[in-house]
Amino acid sequence: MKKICFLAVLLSLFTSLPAEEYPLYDFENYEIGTEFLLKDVSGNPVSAKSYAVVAADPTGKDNKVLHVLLVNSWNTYPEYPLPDGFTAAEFCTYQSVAFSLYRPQVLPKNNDNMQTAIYLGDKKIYQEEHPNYPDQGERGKWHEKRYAFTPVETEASYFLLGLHADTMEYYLDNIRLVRVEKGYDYTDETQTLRYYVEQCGNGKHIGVATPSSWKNVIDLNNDLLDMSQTVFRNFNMVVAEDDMKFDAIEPNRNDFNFGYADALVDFAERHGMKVRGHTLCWHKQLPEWVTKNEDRNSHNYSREELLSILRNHIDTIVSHYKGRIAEWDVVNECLEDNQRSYYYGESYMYDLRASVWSKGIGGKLGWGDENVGGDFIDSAFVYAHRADPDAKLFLNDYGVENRGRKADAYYYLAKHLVDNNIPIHGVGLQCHFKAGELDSAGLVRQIQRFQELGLEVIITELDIASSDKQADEFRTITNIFMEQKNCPNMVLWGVSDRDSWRSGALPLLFDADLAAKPAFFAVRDALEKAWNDILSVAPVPNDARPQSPYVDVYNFAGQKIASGMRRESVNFLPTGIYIVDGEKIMVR
Ligand code: 9MR
Repeated sequence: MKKICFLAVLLSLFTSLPAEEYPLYDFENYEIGTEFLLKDVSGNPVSAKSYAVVAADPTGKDNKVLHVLLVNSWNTYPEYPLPDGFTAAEFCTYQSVAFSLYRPQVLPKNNDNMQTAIYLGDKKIYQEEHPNYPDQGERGKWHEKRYAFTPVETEASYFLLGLHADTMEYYLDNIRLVRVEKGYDYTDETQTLRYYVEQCGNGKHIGVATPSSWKNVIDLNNDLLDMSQTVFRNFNMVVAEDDMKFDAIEPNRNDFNFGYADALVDFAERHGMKVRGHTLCWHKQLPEWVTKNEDRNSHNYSREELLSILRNHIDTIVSHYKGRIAEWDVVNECLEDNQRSYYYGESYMYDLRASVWSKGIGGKLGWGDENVGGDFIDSAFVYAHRADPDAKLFLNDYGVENRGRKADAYYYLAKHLVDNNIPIHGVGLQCHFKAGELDSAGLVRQIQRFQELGLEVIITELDIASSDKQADEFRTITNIFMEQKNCPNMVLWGVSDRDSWRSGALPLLFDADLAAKPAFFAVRDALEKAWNDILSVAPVPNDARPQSPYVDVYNFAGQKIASGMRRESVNFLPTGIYIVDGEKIMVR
C-alpha cells in the first residue's frame, strides 16, 4: 500500500508521461520512385492510374516520404510489410499508430472526405467514422496524427494505413507505433479505483459515462481495447453518455434501436458492473417526430397523444431492460435555470422549464409560465415504476448541487413528488463544476436534506474544469460521496479529456492517452482512505451480553441480507462489512 501512495505522489508531480515509440517507416532507406503496393480491401482491382510511391518531401525539405494518388478507388490503402522478425502480436502490444500527414493545396475533385483507416492484415483495427468527417488540418502543411487502435489476433505480416475516399492525393511520413506510460498499471487490481470502492463493502459504486457511439472510441464488444479496460477495471457502474437518449433509442415513432444500449448492458454484465439508464424524459436530444423545437410542442400533439408517446417510450425501454438496469434518470433537467416563483404565498415553489412535455401535457404541478405543467413528471415516474418495480427512479439536474434558488426548487420539487406518493427513489446532482465552484458545505447540506425526505442522492455527471486545485476538488467530492450514507454512487461524465463534452476544460481523470492524471490519484487516495477508516473501526467485545446462536445480518447500507443465520456462518459471507446485533463486523 505504501508503495502505491509513494508512486501516486511521485506521479502527481508530472502531468504528461513519456511515450515509447517503435519506428516503422520513415522512407529514408528507399530509392525515390520505389512503389508500394496498393490494396483495395473490398477486393476490387485498383485503377491503374492510382499509385503509392516514395517521393521527395513536397515542402522542399531534404526528406523522403510516401506519395499516394488514388483515382476512383474507394477503400484502397498502401500496404506496408512488417519489419523482419516483428510480429503482428508485438504490433498489438502498442496502443496507437502515429504518422505525419500532408495534403496538397489543391485536392483532385476537391474531395475532402477523408477518414483514416488502419488494417493489420485483413483485420480493420481503426477507422474514423464521423458524420462530418474529421478535420485533417490545413492543407499545404504537415500535421501529426495519432490514433489508438483495437488489438486483434492475427498472424498477418503486413499492415495497411491510409485515407479513405474515392479520388484523392496525400503524403505520409514517420509511421510509428506508440505506447504511452499510464502512470498506473490497471492489470494490477490494487492500483485501480474499483478495487478500493469494492473493498469498502458498503455497496457504493464508482461509475463512468461511456463515450457516445459516434465518437467511435470504445468498442463494447472488445475487452482488449485500452478504453474498454480503463472502464471496466476502474469502474463498477456505467451509463451511456448519449446512446440511451430519446433520439438514439426511438429515432422513429415506435421503431426502437437498442444496438449500442444492448452492447453496453452486455458489457456491464460481463464485467460485474451496474448500469444507470440515462435518460427517459428530457427536453433535449429528441427526434424531430417528437418536436422540432426543444421548448415547444411543435407538432401540436394533444395531451393524450403526448402522454401515449411518453408512455410507450418509457414502457418499451424500461421493460426491455427489466432487472438489468438498476436505476433510471427518469426526468432530466425539468427546472428553469432562473427560479422566479421561489416564494409564492406561504410556500416554496419551483418553475418548470418550457418543453414539449411541460407545454404539451400541461397540468398543475409547477408554477411560472401558465402554459407549463408538471403532469409529465408524475406520469413518467409512474410509467417507469410499472415497467420495472425494482428499478430505482431518479430526477436529475444541474445547478442544484450547492446553495441557491434552483437548489431549493429541486428540493421542493422532490418533496412534492414524495408527498404525493410518486415512486421516486432519489435525485441526481450532475456536478459539472467550474474550477473553484465546488462548495463542500453546501453540497453536504443538499445531500442531507434529501436524506430527510428518505431519498438517495447520486453524483451523476461529475467533471471539474482543470485548475491547480482540480485534484483536490476531486478528492473533496470523493470524500463526501464516501461519507454520506444516502449517496451510493458517484459517476464521472466521461473517461478521457479528449472525448469530454467540455474537451477544452480537461475535466476528467484520464488524459487523451488514457494516462492517469493527478485527479485520478486523488480519487483513488480518497477511496483508499474510506477503506482504511472502515478497517479501523474498533473490534466489538464479544462477551458483553448473552448471544443467540441465530442472527439477522444487514449489509452496510442497512438492508437485511439474511434472517436467522447461524452466527458462525457469518464468517463465510463475502468479504465486507456487515451489521450483526447492531454492531459492525468485518469479514475478510
Ligand atoms: O455529454 C453529452 C454530449 O455528448 C451531448 O452532445 C450533449 C447533448 O445535449 O449531452 C451531453 O450530456 C449531457 C447530459 O446528457 C445531461 N446533462 C448535461 C450533459 C452535458 O451537456
